[in-house]
Amino acid sequence: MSGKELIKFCNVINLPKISEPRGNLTFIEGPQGASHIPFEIKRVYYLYDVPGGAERGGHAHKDLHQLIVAMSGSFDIVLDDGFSKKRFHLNRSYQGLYICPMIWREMDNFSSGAVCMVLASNFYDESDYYRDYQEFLTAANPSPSQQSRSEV
Ligand code: T46
Repeated sequence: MSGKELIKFCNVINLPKISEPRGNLTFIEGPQGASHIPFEIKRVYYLYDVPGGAERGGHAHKDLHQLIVAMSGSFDIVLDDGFSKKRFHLNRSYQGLYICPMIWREMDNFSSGAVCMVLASNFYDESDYYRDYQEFLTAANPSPSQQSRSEV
């Protein structure tokens, strides 16, 4: 599959929400369970205490699948498959943005107190990263003449 088709697999997933007067409860299960997300979770990490104006991301993963949830506050994520870009605003803890492999991402517009939780399909491995955008573009699109660099 080429990079051009990949961004359409990246979508906001509405997670189950059990609402009670005592508050809400959301849960997430992988393919062995209720299959809310298309991968088994091997790692969970979170970003917090992000200073105002800071940017995170600036890389792509070669094989990693992720679900990103704004557990508190809000932030933006721009996804880029090497052909087109799409901006998402996350601000609900019952929604997660699924990101498939080979997607460049930039994160900004963090609100005060934002907590970004990431569920990941594998353990941390620096060799899974593209941290150079040109290197990512070359891998995502071996025929650069076909690129359109628009944000949708
Ligand atoms: C992503 C966005 C949403 C580790 O040692 N172990 C880990 O599990 C992780 C995730 C990172 N690190 C180290 C590697 C770097 O030295 O922590 C430092 C910052 O990691 P990274 O550059 O990946 O941080 P972000 O905030 O730019 O990106 C993170 C995720 O890593 C990334 O997968 O998609 O959040």
